[in-house]
Amino acid sequence: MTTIAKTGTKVNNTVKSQAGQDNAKYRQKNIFLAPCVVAFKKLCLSKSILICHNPQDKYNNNGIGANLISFLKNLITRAGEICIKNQTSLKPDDVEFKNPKDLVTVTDKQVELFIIQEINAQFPEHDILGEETGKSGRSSSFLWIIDPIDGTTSFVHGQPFYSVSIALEKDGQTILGAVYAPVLGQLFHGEMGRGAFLNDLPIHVSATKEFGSAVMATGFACLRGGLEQNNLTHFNKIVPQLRDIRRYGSAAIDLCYVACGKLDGFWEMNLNIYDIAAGALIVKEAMGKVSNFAGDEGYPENGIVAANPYLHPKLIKMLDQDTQIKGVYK
Ligand code: 2AM
Ligand code: CA
Repeated sequence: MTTIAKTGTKVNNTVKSQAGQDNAKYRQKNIFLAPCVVAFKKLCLSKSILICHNPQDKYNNNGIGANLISFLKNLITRAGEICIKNQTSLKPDDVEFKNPKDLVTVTDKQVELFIIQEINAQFPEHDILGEETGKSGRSSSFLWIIDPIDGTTSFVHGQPFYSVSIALEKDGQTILGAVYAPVLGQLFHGEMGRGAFLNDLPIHVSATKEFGSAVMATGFACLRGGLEQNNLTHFNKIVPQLRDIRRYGSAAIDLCYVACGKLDGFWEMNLNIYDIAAGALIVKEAMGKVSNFAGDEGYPENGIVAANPYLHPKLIKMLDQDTQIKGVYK
């Protein structure tokens, strides 16, 4: 028994002392390895959009990893759930006025903060531009562009046509975008070079060729600012030629509806980058055309026009002629 006990103790001591030596060696190695591990982790984090579940993703996704797409879809879905929960219990005190026609609610701010916190936790070095909080100044080549609620007036008035919009730019180019209309259960997303999707099914723009068969949408963001030049001139000229017009009040939804062919075209003035960044990519990835009123890249500063390839040049022609007459885009 004693022998066994002694042997046992001896064995245990040997094991302990061996383990102690190993730990010491391990700690010593770690002194050298730790900074390398930290540097590697930082590199991975900053390049995290390039980390793919599947090595093929690197080629198939133009570097947009499946994990990033899942992150975005999960994030925007949770943001939409906050909107739905809050919309049903909205109180008058929850609404503030940037001006009498420009509303913001506590939910706009809450949802934006939620999205920012989640992005910061995952990508601490990335820059973020949010409608309610402005732009961070981290000088990253990655920029997340957030509209926490696009269509706040609809949200306040208990209507379903509002959305959450999130886009990711790399070096000034939108590489990924998602728009979620939570009440409608419609989650759109677009991946640069990989197409556009509604609830994960591929979408494309309509094939409507004539104005007389087309349903389009527009909006009147400019009227809210009380500007002299507004969209009514364009509206009065274009609408009589169309089958019908829709005014949903969320530019992000309008763009996505062009992308999936529910609408044949859309134009609007005086929008901001956060209203259209995700939606514009989704239209382009659905084989649609997006430009300013002159048919150039400078949107939304000089207006935005989105349509299928047949109707886009016709819409541009009408808007540009109008613009030349008035001498302004906005
Ligand atoms: P918002 O709901 O995020 O404010 C509706 O026609 C579109 O105009 C929506 O995308 C809406 O975005 C935007 N919009 C509303 N008020 C606006 C304003 N004062 N200036 C510019 N865009 C506005
Ligand atoms: Ca908004």
